[in-house]
Amino acid sequence: MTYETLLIETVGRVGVIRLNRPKALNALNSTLAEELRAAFADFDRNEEIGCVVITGTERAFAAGADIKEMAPKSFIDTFTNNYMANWDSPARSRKPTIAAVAGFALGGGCELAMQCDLIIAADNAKFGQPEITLGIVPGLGGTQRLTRAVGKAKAMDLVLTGRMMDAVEAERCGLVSRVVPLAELMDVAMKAAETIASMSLPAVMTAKELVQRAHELPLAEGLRFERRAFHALFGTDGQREGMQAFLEKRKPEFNQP
Ligand code: CO8
Repeated sequence: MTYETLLIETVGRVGVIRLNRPKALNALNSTLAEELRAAFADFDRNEEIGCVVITGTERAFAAGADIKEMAPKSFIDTFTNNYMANWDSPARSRKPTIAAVAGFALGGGCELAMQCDLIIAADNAKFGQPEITLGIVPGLGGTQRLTRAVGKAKAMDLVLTGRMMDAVEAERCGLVSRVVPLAELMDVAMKAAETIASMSLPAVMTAKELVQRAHELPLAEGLRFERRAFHALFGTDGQREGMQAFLEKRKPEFNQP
Protein backbone atom coordinates (compact mmCIF):
# COMPACT_ATOMS: atom_id res chain seq x y z
CA MET A 1 0.00 0.00 0.00
CA THR A 2 1.25 3.50 -0.75
CA TYR A 3 0.67 6.26 1.76
CA GLU A 4 0.21 9.98 1.32
CA THR A 5 1.17 11.01 4.85
CA LEU A 6 3.45 8.21 6.07
CA LEU A 7 6.74 6.60 5.09
CA ILE A 8 6.86 2.93 5.96
CA GLU A 9 9.93 0.77 6.25
CA THR A 10 10.77 -2.65 7.63
CA VAL A 11 14.22 -3.20 9.13
CA GLY A 12 14.66 -6.83 10.15
CA ARG A 13 11.83 -7.51 12.60
CA VAL A 14 11.17 -3.82 13.25
CA GLY A 15 8.44 -1.85 11.50
CA VAL A 16 9.15 1.87 11.14
CA ILE A 17 6.43 4.46 10.59
CA ARG A 18 7.57 7.99 9.80
CA LEU A 19 4.95 10.74 9.86
CA ASN A 20 5.41 12.65 6.64
CA ARG A 21 3.68 16.02 6.51
CA PRO A 22 6.83 18.05 7.19
CA LYS A 23 5.49 21.38 5.87
CA ALA A 24 2.67 21.27 8.43
CA LEU A 25 5.00 20.00 11.19
CA ASN A 26 3.29 16.62 10.82
CA ALA A 27 -0.09 17.96 11.92
CA LEU A 28 -2.44 15.02 12.27
CA ASN A 29 -5.35 15.04 9.84
CA SER A 30 -8.00 12.44 9.01
CA THR A 31 -5.99 10.97 6.14
CA LEU A 32 -2.99 10.51 8.41
CA ALA A 33 -5.15 8.90 11.11
CA GLU A 34 -6.66 6.46 8.58
CA GLU A 35 -3.24 5.64 7.19
CA LEU A 36 -1.82 5.11 10.67
CA ARG A 37 -4.62 2.66 11.34
CA ALA A 38 -3.76 0.68 8.21
CA ALA A 39 -0.01 0.73 8.90
CA PHE A 40 -0.33 -0.38 12.52
CA ALA A 41 -2.85 -3.07 11.57
CA ASP A 42 -0.47 -4.40 8.89
CA PHE A 43 2.42 -4.60 11.32
CA ASP A 44 0.19 -6.15 13.98
CA ARG A 45 -0.88 -8.93 11.59
CA ASN A 46 2.65 -9.57 10.35
CA GLU A 47 4.35 -12.30 12.36
CA GLU A 48 7.72 -11.16 11.02
CA ILE A 49 7.37 -7.90 12.98
CA GLY A 50 8.25 -7.84 16.67
CA CYS A 51 8.24 -4.11 17.44
CA VAL A 52 7.08 -0.87 15.80
CA VAL A 53 8.89 2.48 15.91
CA ILE A 54 6.97 5.64 15.09
CA THR A 55 8.80 8.88 14.44
CA GLY A 56 8.60 12.24 12.66
CA THR A 57 11.21 14.70 11.46
CA GLU A 58 13.98 16.41 13.40
CA ARG A 59 11.77 19.50 13.75
CA ALA A 60 8.51 17.86 14.72
CA PHE A 61 7.21 14.51 15.84
CA ALA A 62 3.76 16.07 15.38
CA ALA A 63 2.52 19.57 16.26
CA GLY A 64 -0.97 18.32 17.08
CA ALA A 65 -4.20 17.76 15.26
CA ASP A 66 -4.47 19.72 12.03
CA ILE A 67 -6.01 23.01 13.13
CA LYS A 68 -6.97 23.89 9.53
CA GLU A 69 -9.04 20.71 9.35
CA MET A 70 -10.51 21.16 12.83
CA ALA A 71 -11.37 24.86 12.75
CA PRO A 72 -14.62 24.70 10.71
CA LYS A 73 -16.08 21.75 12.61
CA SER A 74 -19.19 22.14 14.75
CA PHE A 75 -20.31 20.18 17.78
CA ILE A 76 -22.69 18.19 15.56
CA ASP A 77 -19.86 17.30 13.12
CA THR A 78 -17.59 16.08 15.87
CA PHE A 79 -20.30 14.33 17.90
CA THR A 80 -22.22 12.54 15.17
CA ASN A 81 -19.06 11.40 13.37
CA ASN A 82 -17.33 10.54 16.65
CA TYR A 83 -14.39 12.69 15.58
CA MET A 84 -11.02 11.19 16.54
CA ALA A 85 -12.55 8.01 17.94
CA ASN A 86 -10.27 5.93 15.73
CA TRP A 87 -7.09 7.97 16.24
CA ASP A 88 -5.78 5.45 18.71
CA SER A 89 -3.75 3.08 16.55
CA PRO A 90 -0.64 2.82 18.76
CA ALA A 91 -2.83 2.15 21.79
CA ARG A 92 -4.56 -0.67 19.92
CA SER A 93 -1.35 -2.27 18.71
CA ARG A 94 -0.59 -5.60 20.38
CA LYS A 95 3.05 -5.36 19.34
CA PRO A 96 5.32 -3.12 21.43
CA THR A 97 5.55 0.42 20.10
CA ILE A 98 8.29 3.01 20.55
CA ALA A 99 7.82 6.71 19.85
CA ALA A 100 11.12 8.28 18.79
CA VAL A 101 10.39 11.94 19.39
CA ALA A 102 12.39 14.89 18.09
CA GLY A 103 11.13 18.47 18.06
CA PHE A 104 7.51 19.31 18.80
CA ALA A 105 5.16 16.71 20.27
CA LEU A 106 2.16 18.89 20.98
CA GLY A 107 -1.52 18.21 21.53
CA GLY A 108 -2.44 15.17 19.48
CA GLY A 109 1.29 14.66 18.81
CA CYS A 110 2.02 14.31 22.51
CA GLU A 111 -1.05 12.09 22.84
CA LEU A 112 0.10 9.91 19.95
CA ALA A 113 3.50 9.48 21.63
CA MET A 114 1.85 8.68 24.96
CA GLN A 115 -0.13 5.88 23.32
CA CYS A 116 3.17 4.15 22.62
CA ASP A 117 4.80 1.84 25.14
CA LEU A 118 8.06 3.78 25.34
CA ILE A 119 8.98 7.32 24.44
CA ILE A 120 12.61 7.94 23.55
CA ALA A 121 13.22 11.66 23.19
CA ALA A 122 15.88 13.64 21.38
CA ASP A 123 17.39 16.47 23.39
CA ASN A 124 15.46 19.00 21.25
CA ALA A 125 12.05 17.44 22.01
CA LYS A 126 9.28 19.62 23.37
CA PHE A 127 6.10 18.18 24.82
CA GLY A 128 2.88 19.98 25.57
CA GLN A 129 -0.91 20.02 25.54
CA PRO A 130 -1.67 23.49 24.13
CA GLU A 131 -5.34 22.78 23.37
CA ILE A 132 -6.44 25.24 26.07
CA THR A 133 -4.93 28.06 23.98
CA LEU A 134 -7.31 27.07 21.17
CA GLY A 135 -10.37 27.15 23.42
CA ILE A 136 -10.63 23.34 23.66
CA VAL A 137 -9.19 20.55 25.80
CA PRO A 138 -7.12 17.47 24.90
CA GLY A 139 -9.29 14.83 23.23
CA LEU A 140 -7.09 11.81 22.84
CA GLY A 141 -5.84 11.02 26.30
CA GLY A 142 -3.98 14.22 27.16
CA THR A 143 -5.79 14.64 30.46
CA GLN A 144 -5.79 10.92 31.27
CA ARG A 145 -2.55 9.34 30.06
CA LEU A 146 -0.50 12.43 30.88
CA THR A 147 -1.83 12.52 34.45
CA ARG A 148 -1.06 8.83 34.93
CA ALA A 149 2.43 9.32 33.50
CA VAL A 150 3.51 12.50 35.29
CA GLY A 151 1.04 13.01 38.17
CA LYS A 152 -1.53 15.70 38.88
CA ALA A 153 0.82 18.63 39.54
CA LYS A 154 2.63 18.53 36.19
CA ALA A 155 -0.46 17.47 34.24
CA MET A 156 -2.49 20.41 35.59
CA ASP A 157 0.39 22.78 34.85
CA LEU A 158 0.70 21.62 31.23
CA VAL A 159 -3.01 21.22 30.48
CA LEU A 160 -4.13 24.48 32.10
CA THR A 161 -1.34 26.77 30.90
CA GLY A 162 -0.60 25.09 27.57
CA ARG A 163 3.14 25.52 28.14
CA MET A 164 5.72 23.20 26.62
CA MET A 165 8.23 21.17 28.58
CA ASP A 166 11.63 20.19 27.28
CA ALA A 167 13.10 16.70 27.10
CA VAL A 168 14.98 16.97 30.38
CA GLU A 169 11.84 17.96 32.29
CA ALA A 170 9.89 15.23 30.47
CA GLU A 171 12.39 12.60 31.57
CA ARG A 172 12.52 13.95 35.12
CA CYS A 173 8.76 13.63 35.50
CA GLY A 174 8.54 10.19 33.95
CA LEU A 175 6.97 10.93 30.57
CA VAL A 176 9.93 9.65 28.56
CA SER A 177 12.18 6.73 29.25
CA ARG A 178 15.40 8.11 27.75
CA VAL A 179 16.78 11.38 26.38
CA VAL A 180 19.51 11.12 23.75
CA PRO A 181 21.34 13.54 21.45
CA LEU A 182 19.25 14.30 18.37
CA ALA A 183 21.80 12.69 16.04
CA GLU A 184 21.52 9.40 17.94
CA LEU A 185 17.75 9.26 18.26
CA MET A 186 16.95 6.73 15.55
CA ASP A 187 19.97 4.54 16.34
CA VAL A 188 18.95 4.29 19.98
CA ALA A 189 15.27 3.74 19.18
CA MET A 190 16.08 1.09 16.55
CA LYS A 191 18.48 -0.70 18.90
CA ALA A 192 15.81 -0.84 21.61
CA ALA A 193 13.26 -2.05 19.05
CA GLU A 194 15.62 -4.72 17.71
CA THR A 195 16.28 -5.95 21.24
CA ILE A 196 12.56 -6.21 21.95
CA ALA A 197 11.90 -7.85 18.58
CA SER A 198 14.56 -10.49 19.26
CA MET A 199 12.71 -11.78 22.34
CA SER A 200 10.00 -14.44 22.31
CA LEU A 201 7.02 -12.69 20.73
CA PRO A 202 4.34 -14.22 23.01
CA ALA A 203 6.36 -13.17 26.06
CA VAL A 204 6.80 -9.64 24.72
CA MET A 205 3.11 -9.26 23.84
CA THR A 206 2.14 -10.60 27.25
CA ALA A 207 4.57 -8.30 29.08
CA LYS A 208 3.17 -5.29 27.25
CA GLU A 209 -0.40 -6.23 28.08
CA LEU A 210 0.45 -6.76 31.74
CA VAL A 211 2.16 -3.40 32.19
CA GLN A 212 -0.76 -1.68 30.44
CA ARG A 213 -3.19 -3.37 32.81
CA ALA A 214 -1.31 -1.92 35.78
CA HIS A 215 -3.02 1.37 34.91
CA GLU A 216 -6.46 -0.16 34.74
CA LEU A 217 -6.79 -2.90 37.35
CA PRO A 218 -6.81 -2.82 41.14
CA LEU A 219 -3.55 -4.31 42.49
CA ALA A 220 -5.05 -7.65 43.58
CA GLU A 221 -6.65 -8.19 40.15
CA GLY A 222 -3.48 -7.13 38.37
CA LEU A 223 -1.39 -9.55 40.41
CA ARG A 224 -3.80 -12.41 39.70
CA PHE A 225 -3.77 -11.62 35.98
CA GLU A 226 0.03 -11.46 36.01
CA ARG A 227 0.29 -14.87 37.72
CA ARG A 228 -2.02 -16.50 35.15
CA ALA A 229 -0.09 -14.96 32.27
CA PHE A 230 3.17 -16.12 33.84
CA HIS A 231 1.82 -19.67 34.05
CA ALA A 232 0.61 -19.54 30.44
CA LEU A 233 4.09 -18.74 29.10
CA PHE A 234 5.27 -22.16 30.30
CA GLY A 235 3.30 -23.47 27.35
CA THR A 236 5.53 -21.66 24.84
CA ASP A 237 8.62 -22.63 22.88
CA GLY A 238 10.11 -19.34 24.03
CA GLN A 239 10.18 -20.43 27.67
CA ARG A 240 11.84 -23.76 26.76
CA GLU A 241 14.43 -22.10 24.53
CA GLY A 242 15.13 -19.20 26.91
CA MET A 243 15.76 -21.44 29.92
CA GLN A 244 17.60 -24.15 27.98
CA ALA A 245 19.91 -21.54 26.48
CA PHE A 246 20.68 -20.20 29.96
CA LEU A 247 21.51 -23.69 31.21
CA GLU A 248 23.71 -24.36 28.17
CA LYS A 249 25.42 -20.96 28.62
CA ARG A 250 24.49 -19.77 25.12
CA LYS A 251 22.36 -16.99 23.68
CA PRO A 252 18.71 -17.96 23.17
CA GLU A 253 17.42 -18.18 19.64
CA PHE A 254 13.74 -17.63 19.70
CA ASN A 255 11.93 -19.15 16.75
CA GLN A 256 9.39 -16.52 15.91
CA PRO A 257 6.58 -16.32 16.69
N1 CO8 B 1 -2.23 22.22 12.49
C1 CO8 B 1 -2.09 22.70 11.24
N2 CO8 B 1 -0.95 23.30 10.80
C2 CO8 B 1 0.06 23.41 11.68
C3 CO8 B 1 -0.02 22.95 12.99
C4 CO8 B 1 -1.24 22.31 13.40
N3 CO8 B 1 -1.40 21.78 14.63
N4 CO8 B 1 1.14 23.22 13.62
C5 CO8 B 1 1.91 23.84 12.72
N5 CO8 B 1 1.27 23.96 11.54
C6 CO8 B 1 1.77 24.59 10.32
C7 CO8 B 1 1.74 26.09 10.40
O1 CO8 B 1 0.43 26.55 10.09
C8 CO8 B 1 2.77 26.46 9.36
O2 CO8 B 1 2.18 26.31 8.09
P1 CO8 B 1 2.29 27.53 7.01
O3 CO8 B 1 3.77 27.63 6.74
O4 CO8 B 1 1.50 27.02 5.85
O5 CO8 B 1 1.75 28.73 7.69
C9 CO8 B 1 3.81 25.36 9.50
O6 CO8 B 1 3.14 24.28 10.14
C10 CO8 B 1 5.01 25.75 10.35
O7 CO8 B 1 4.53 26.23 11.59
P2 CO8 B 1 4.97 27.62 12.24
O8 CO8 B 1 5.31 28.61 11.16
O9 CO8 B 1 3.93 28.03 13.22
O10 CO8 B 1 6.33 27.19 12.96
P3 CO8 B 1 6.97 27.81 14.29
O11 CO8 B 1 8.31 27.16 14.43
O12 CO8 B 1 6.89 29.30 14.28
O13 CO8 B 1 6.03 27.29 15.49
C11 CO8 B 1 4.75 25.67 16.73
C12 CO8 B 1 5.93 25.93 15.78
C13 CO8 B 1 5.03 26.32 18.08
C14 CO8 B 1 4.63 24.16 16.87
C15 CO8 B 1 3.47 26.29 16.12
O14 CO8 B 1 3.33 25.85 14.79
C16 CO8 B 1 2.20 25.90 16.84
O15 CO8 B 1 1.92 26.45 17.90
N6 CO8 B 1 1.43 24.94 16.29
C17 CO8 B 1 0.16 24.55 16.84
C18 CO8 B 1 0.34 23.66 18.07
C19 CO8 B 1 -0.98 23.28 18.66
O16 CO8 B 1 -1.74 24.13 19.13
N7 CO8 B 1 -1.28 21.96 18.68
C20 CO8 B 1 -2.49 21.45 19.26
C21 CO8 B 1 -3.54 21.26 18.22
S1 CO8 B 1 -5.09 20.78 18.96
C22 CO8 B 1 -4.94 19.10 19.14
O17 CO8 B 1 -3.94 18.52 18.86
C23 CO8 B 1 -6.15 18.40 19.64
C24 CO8 B 1 -5.78 16.96 19.93
C25 CO8 B 1 -6.88 16.04 19.59
C26 CO8 B 1 -6.41 14.63 19.34
C27 CO8 B 1 -5.65 14.41 18.04
C28 CO8 B 1 -5.55 12.97 17.71
C29 CO8 B 1 -4.29 12.50 17.11
